Formats: sequence, structure tokens, C-alpha cells
Amino acid sequence: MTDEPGREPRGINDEAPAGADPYTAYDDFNLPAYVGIPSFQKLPWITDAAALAAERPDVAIVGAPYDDSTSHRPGARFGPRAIRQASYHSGTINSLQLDIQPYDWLNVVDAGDAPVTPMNIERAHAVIERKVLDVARSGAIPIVLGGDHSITYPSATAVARAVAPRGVGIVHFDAHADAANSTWGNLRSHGAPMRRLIESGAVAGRNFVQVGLRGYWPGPETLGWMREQGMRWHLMTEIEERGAEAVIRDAIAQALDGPEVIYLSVDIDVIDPGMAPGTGTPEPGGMLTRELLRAIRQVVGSVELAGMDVVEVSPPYDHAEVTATAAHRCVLEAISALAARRRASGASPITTLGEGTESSGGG
Ligand SMILES: [Mn+2]
Repeated sequence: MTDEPGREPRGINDEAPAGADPYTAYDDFNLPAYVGIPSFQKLPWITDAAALAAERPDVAIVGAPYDDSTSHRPGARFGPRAIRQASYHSGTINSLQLDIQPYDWLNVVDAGDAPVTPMNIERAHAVIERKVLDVARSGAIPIVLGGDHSITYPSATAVARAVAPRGVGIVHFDAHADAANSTWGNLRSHGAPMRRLIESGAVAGRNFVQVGLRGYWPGPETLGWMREQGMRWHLMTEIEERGAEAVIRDAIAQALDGPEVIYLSVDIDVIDPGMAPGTGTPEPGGMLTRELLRAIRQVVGSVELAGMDVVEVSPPYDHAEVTATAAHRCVLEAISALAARRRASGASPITTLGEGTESSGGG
């Protein structure tokens, strides 16, 4: 203390022991999840295409904050931001399910958002396609956070372009087939992206496989079109009868009947709305969250994943972040399964992040 007028007061830590500077004790990656930059898992934020190409990450998160194609409840434009922050973990993580610390095996970054603006569907889809293409051409597997399901049209198109001439099969988890011709005349509706992808030739109809369909849509005309394309689908009732693991084994084989790589599209409404209420078109009677997480491990663990999206998270309809948290974990399960595949391939671990630190934030 000093009573000398005009003199700067001493700092509150001036008498701390030497070497114990609380200001620099933790870097941003290891600080709590709610402190610092809200990138996915506080991973490096690299939005520039040239910087991504130089970094050559293994996996890159991409936001697609767009929901002008919704037919019912809006709000999925806020999905990427909600999913990114729906985690209590910071620092490195350890998958108990797969016994692996994924960031020891994969360089994962957050490539930021596609530069979407509202009220212009064509522009939004064009910038999403360009963003996902930039990521895929950097060598990274894009994991895209929606956004309504229309974003799968530009996102899967970009992945199909990046991997050509190799073919892509699509495994699609959803309550809905999303294979309408249009919704009230709009061809870019979130009920139509799967038809656009098949019509454009991005994916062959016979390698488009859907899991979890239920409820009261689509009608016979759309189902007839789907049959004509050779599409395969597995109703929720089949999961109830055979169990998810057997159904997903079949789905993988059907999607890879010809193609070499898989694009995985996860509509969060495949989960029962009791466990994922924050979504645009909730359909009761869906999968358990734990079933979907296991299914994602199964798919990603047994195929060559070329791209993925998690869509239709609508935070304004969510409660206690339950839907955003489920979506966040869909992404972590995929990253962990990719890491397990890398380990199984005989590759060496990498050390790009927080070596020697352990995740905080259990509870
Ligand atoms: Mn859906």
C-alpha cells in the first residue's frame, strides 16, 4: 500500500512466487471451453483457402449457417454457432468409446463459415459449395455444420467434385427422404437436396442409402421416383426389428456397391425429438442418441470417409442445448473414428496441439 498521491497502485499479483504467472499459465486451447475463441473445440481457426492448402489438415470443420430453404420451423442458420459451443471440454480429448486421443493422430482445424448471406438461395449454395471445395482440395475431410438440409446439395457436390474420378456413395441418416422434386415450387428446398444430387450425377441413385425414415412423408409419387433411381432406404421400423448395427452394415455395403468413398449426411431429426427437440421438422419415434453415435462410429470406422455434414439443428427450438450437444458429439465420434482408422493403418502419432496436457472440464 502507498498513500503517495499520483503513484500507480501495485498489481494484485506482484508478490506471487517467481515462475507462477497466472496470466500465461494456460494457453487458449487449454483454457476452459467458455473462455477465448469459440472455434470448434477451440481448434485453430483457418478460414483462408491458401492458408488451408498450406496447412493440409486431416479434418476441417466448416459452418454452413443457412436456413432459407426450411419448410416449417426456421432457425438452423444459428446451428453452426450453437454446435461449436456445445461442449464443456477444452484441451486434448480422449474417446473412451474408441480408446484414442484423436488430436494425437489427426490435425483438425476449424475452417470457419461459408460466407452466407440471407434471402438468396443460389448465392448461399454457391458459396457453400466453394467453401467445401476449398477444404476438400486442401486434402482435409470437410465436416460441415448446418444449416438446413438443403446445404447437403452444395456440400456433397463439392466433395464429389474433389474426389472424382472416384465415385461417392452417400449414407444419409434422417426421419425424411428429402427426395421431393420441389417444395411449393422451390427446387432448392430442404426437402429436395437428395433428388438434386442424383439428377446432377454427383451420386448414383443406387448408392444413395437412407436410414431412419418414418412418419407420414413422402407419398407414393416420390417413393416411386426413389425406386426408379434404385435408391435404397431403411425405415425406422427395420431398426426396431433388426437392430441398428445390422441395418447399418447393410447400408454401408449398399452405398459402397461401386463407389470407393462415403459422404455421411446426418439430419439431427433422425434422433427422436424427445432427445433432440431443437430441429425444424420433428418426427416422433426416432433413434436414441446413443444409437446414432454408435452408428457414426460404425460407418466412419469401416469406410473411407470423404465428407460429412450434421444439419437441421435449430437452436431457437432447443432446450438446455440438448440437440446442439448431440450434434457436437456426432462430430466428435466421427473425428475419433477417423483417428482410430489412422492408428490402425500403422501411421505415427502427430503432436500439433497441447502435448502433455489433459482435457479439463469433466463433471
Ligand atoms: Mn429430416
